Amino acid sequence: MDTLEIIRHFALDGKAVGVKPLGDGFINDTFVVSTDGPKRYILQRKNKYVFPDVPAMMDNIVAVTEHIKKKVQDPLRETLTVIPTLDGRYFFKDSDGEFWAVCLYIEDTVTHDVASTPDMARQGGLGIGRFQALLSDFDTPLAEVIKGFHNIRWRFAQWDEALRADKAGRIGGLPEEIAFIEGRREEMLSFWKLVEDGVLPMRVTHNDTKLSNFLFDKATGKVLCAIDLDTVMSSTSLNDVGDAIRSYANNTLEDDPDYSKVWIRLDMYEAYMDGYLSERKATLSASEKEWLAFAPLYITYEQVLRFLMDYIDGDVYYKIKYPEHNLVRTRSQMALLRSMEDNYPEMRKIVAELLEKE
Ligand code: GN1
Ligand code: MG
Repeated sequence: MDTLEIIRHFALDGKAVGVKPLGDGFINDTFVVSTDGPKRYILQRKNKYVFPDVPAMMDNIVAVTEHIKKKVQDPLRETLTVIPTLDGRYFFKDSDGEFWAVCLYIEDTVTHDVASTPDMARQGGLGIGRFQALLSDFDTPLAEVIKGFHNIRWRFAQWDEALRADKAGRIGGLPEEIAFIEGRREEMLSFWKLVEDGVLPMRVTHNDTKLSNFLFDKATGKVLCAIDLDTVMSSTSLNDVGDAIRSYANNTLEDDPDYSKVWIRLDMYEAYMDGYLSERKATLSASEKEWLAFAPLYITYEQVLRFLMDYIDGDVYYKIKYPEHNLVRTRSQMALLRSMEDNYPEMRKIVAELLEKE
């Protein structure tokens, strides 16, 4: 694949002169494109196995970012700008059937993998709160980019099939991990039932809110915008908070093999919730407030299930860096969920106190 050849199909300002790989996303391949002018771009090969309908996904992203652009002061920095191809599409399909998309590189920004200060966590909460608030009046239906993405009932259907098939012949070695999933099945289904029954409303959500999916302004340290909009869809707002807490409030990386370093930092949790609620307190429903503290447990559980299921399936979904990587991710996230369970009364109390605060 010649990325310089691919990028020529997009309507850039200036001529592309260099393409370099960026970061280590689990799903797509990402590159930075430099030009002979002042602008740089992000080129991505979208993972067509994870995203079966890339054109629909790009339509979602364009609709959502255009909506945000109308409302913010600096539309080129406060959300992504998708760059069309020369023939006006938002993706390019190459001769191997691979899908490519381009957006503007937002300069003078940084990303983080682990939150270093509570203020960074507060900024993250503000970031997703603002993202949700900006989209609260967005009413164009969004495509369901990945079926049942945060729907645990659907995940269990996949899980049961994965156990039945045992494709990689690995389940014999996983009694503890499988029991961990099964022991919490009913509890997690009863949370999702609140969504199915409309007790928790569906809203426009980001669905992949880990810390590294936000840009921070280099000069001020303030959160600038959510990136990686691939999974923008309708879901419960709570999942965005839960997934963020999973990364912002983890004492270490999500795949740290030293499980003794994994625990939920309540200072980070509180700061994140404080930032989030400062944007959303007035618009969350009573049931959303009631279940907010549970959301990190739900999403961390789902993440354990997804990593473990991928290990059982033979590592077909997430990119791995070494053979047992998905098992290490599973166990590390199990340790995080246990720590959340131990701290759940305190997590509820923190939310209740923040909700009472003026
Ligand atoms: C993936 O795309 P990326 O690397 O930001 C995944 C998320 C997981 C995350 C785990 C489309 O996120 O759902 O939470 O890895 N995205 C998709 O780190 O499956
Ligand atoms: Mg992604």
